Amino acid sequence: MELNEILISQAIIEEYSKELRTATELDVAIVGGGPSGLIAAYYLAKAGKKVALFERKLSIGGGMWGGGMMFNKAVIQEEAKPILEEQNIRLKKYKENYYIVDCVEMASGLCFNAKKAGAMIFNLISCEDVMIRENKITGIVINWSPVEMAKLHIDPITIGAKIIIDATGHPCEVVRGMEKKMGVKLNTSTGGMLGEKPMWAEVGEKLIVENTKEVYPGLWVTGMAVNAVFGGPRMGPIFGGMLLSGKKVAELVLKKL
Ligand code: 48H
Repeated sequence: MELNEILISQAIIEEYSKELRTATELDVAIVGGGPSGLIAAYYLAKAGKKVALFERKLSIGGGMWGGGMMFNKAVIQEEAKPILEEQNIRLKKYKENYYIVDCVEMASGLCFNAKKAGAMIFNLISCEDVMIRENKITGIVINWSPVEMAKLHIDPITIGAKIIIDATGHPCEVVRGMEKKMGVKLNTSTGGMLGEKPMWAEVGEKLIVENTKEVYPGLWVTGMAVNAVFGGPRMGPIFGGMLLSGKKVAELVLKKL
């Protein structure tokens, strides 16, 4: 059968452009494709919401691929087990309350399931700013990651969304950028960003779920970004808190929409 290179190019350009055009007006824009962002995308898409996730890197999955110090296995606690079971990702019992998950299976599985549930997923796109109206965040400002990396002077484009979720992990880039630019009062005990604290897995895992919430009108936070905003400790290569936080943010956002 004949294969035409021009048709191959046209198919890609048309399909991608159509999807990006669809994503310019969203129910929910998620920034960051780690475990928390992917789980949030899965539940929101499953509930029929128009959701897109934007990831800076080529690969989706954030900190999942490398496990603990490049040993690509991670630990999940009992509480989060049903989430991975729903994703059809296998868990192996290590000891009471400690389950082992293969990082490659988890990263690829969460990505596959979010996509299959109907989330749009864009890799190689960075969120560099937010859009505001009075005292509410109403969208994100995006650009190609290679533009950002090469520091090219090229203006971004804007994605409108009813709700934005910062799932950018340790740097919590969306909240941090907004706070820096606007000097606004966040929904924290001091009104500012409290910063991530040193390792304490049990407390870190508890606080990450507890503090998953709206930090500023229109802007929600999930995953490691939660502890960076609310001053919780880090927890190392245990991922249950990320999954529970992603599920919680989706549930809260669904109530709000
Ligand atoms: C687009 C961006 C931008 C941007 C960042 O780090 P992640 O895996 O995030 P979480 O919170 O889902 O999971 C955290 C976990 O991986 C982890 O780091 C743990 C458990 N640490 C414990 C410890 O003690 O260290 O994923 C965030 C993703 C990454 O893929 C980034 O590339 C992406 O967000 N990202 N994407 N625009 N501005 N900033």
